[in-house]
Amino acid sequence: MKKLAALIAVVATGTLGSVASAATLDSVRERGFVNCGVGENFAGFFAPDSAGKWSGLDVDVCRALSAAIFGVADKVKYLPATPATRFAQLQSGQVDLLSRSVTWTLARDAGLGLTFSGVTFFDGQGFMVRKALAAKGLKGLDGATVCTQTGTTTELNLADYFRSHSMKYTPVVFETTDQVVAAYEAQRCDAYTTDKSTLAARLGKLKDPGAHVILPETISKAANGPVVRQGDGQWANIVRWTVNALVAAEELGVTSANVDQMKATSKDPETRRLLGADGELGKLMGLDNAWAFNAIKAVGNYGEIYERNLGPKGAVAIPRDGLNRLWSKGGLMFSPSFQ
Ligand SMILES: N[C@@H](CCC(=O)N[C@@H](CS)C(=O)NCC(=O)O)C(=O)O
Repeated sequence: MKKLAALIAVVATGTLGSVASAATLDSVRERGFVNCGVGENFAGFFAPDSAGKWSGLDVDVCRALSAAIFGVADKVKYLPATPATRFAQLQSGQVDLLSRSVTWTLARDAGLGLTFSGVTFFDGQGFMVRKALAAKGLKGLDGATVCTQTGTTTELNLADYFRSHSMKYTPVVFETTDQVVAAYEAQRCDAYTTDKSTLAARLGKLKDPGAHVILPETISKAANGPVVRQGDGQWANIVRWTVNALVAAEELGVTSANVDQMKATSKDPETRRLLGADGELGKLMGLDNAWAFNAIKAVGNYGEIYERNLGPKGAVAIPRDGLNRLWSKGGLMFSPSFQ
C-alpha cells in the first residue's frame, strides 16, 4: 500500500516524467552532435555566413558544449526558429537547448516546463526612433505607433511601461526581426523596440543609419541565456556548468592560448579542478574530466568570446562597460565555485 502511495506521489509530482526524459546527454552522444536552437539572424549572437557557417556569442555557447561533450567544437547542428516558435522547438525535442538571447522569466521557467541554465548576456529593452522624434525622449512616444516582435518579453515590457506611465501607443507586431525592421524603415511605426543589443546590431544595417537613434532609456532587465527542457538535471548541469566554466576561466586567467600550460603548471586549486588536473568534476556530470579544458581550448573564456563577437572587430560592437563585466570588475558575470 505504501509503495502504491509512493508511486502515486511520484506520478503526481511529475518525477516519473522527469526520469523518462532524463537522457539528453545519451541521445546527443548517440546522434553525434548537439541540436542547438538559434534565431534566424542576429549579428554578434547568432548569424550564418554565406557558406552557412554560424557564429556569435550564443553560437559559441553551443560550440563550447560540443567541445565539453565531444572534445571538438563543431559537433553542432544549428536550427533556427522565430521567437514565437522557439519554445515549441525545445519542448518537442527538436533541439537540445535554445541558445539565442532568450530572456529568463518566472513564467517561462515554471509555466513552460523549461530550465534556464545561466546568463550569457545582460540586456535591457530600448527604443529606436527617427532623429526628428529623438529630442523628446521616451516621453515623446505618448500616442506613438511602435513596431515589435511577437512571442517576446519585449511585447509585455512595452505594454507594462506605457500602462504604468499612463501613455498610449499602438503596437504593430511581426513574427521576424526582418519584418519589424522593414516596417520601421517603411515608416509604418514611429519607433522600433527590442533588446538594446538587437537595436545596436540593426542600426548599422539600416539604409540610412545616421537618420536614426537609440534612445538612452532602458525600460527592462533582460537576463539572457541558454535554456533546456525541465526534468533532465544532468543536462541542465552540463549546460549551466559549461557557461560557468567560461566565466570562471576568465576570472582565473585561463585562455584558449594558455590552457595547456595552465593545466600542466598551475598551482591554484580551483584552476586545477576546472581543467581536470585534479579531482573528477566532469565525471559527476557524465563527462570526461577534461570537459572544461576542451571547451576553453576550443572557444576561449567568456572574455575572449565577448571580444571576438561583440568587441571592436566583432560583427557588432557593444562596449563591455556594464553588467556584462566580471563581478570582480563591477559587473554581474559570476561563476559559482569549481569545488
Ligand atoms: N530577449 C527577448 C526578445 C527576444 C527577441 O525578440 N529576439 C529577437 C530579437 S533580439 C530575435 O531573436 N531575432 C532574431 C531572429 O529571430 O532571427 C525574449 O526572450 O523574449
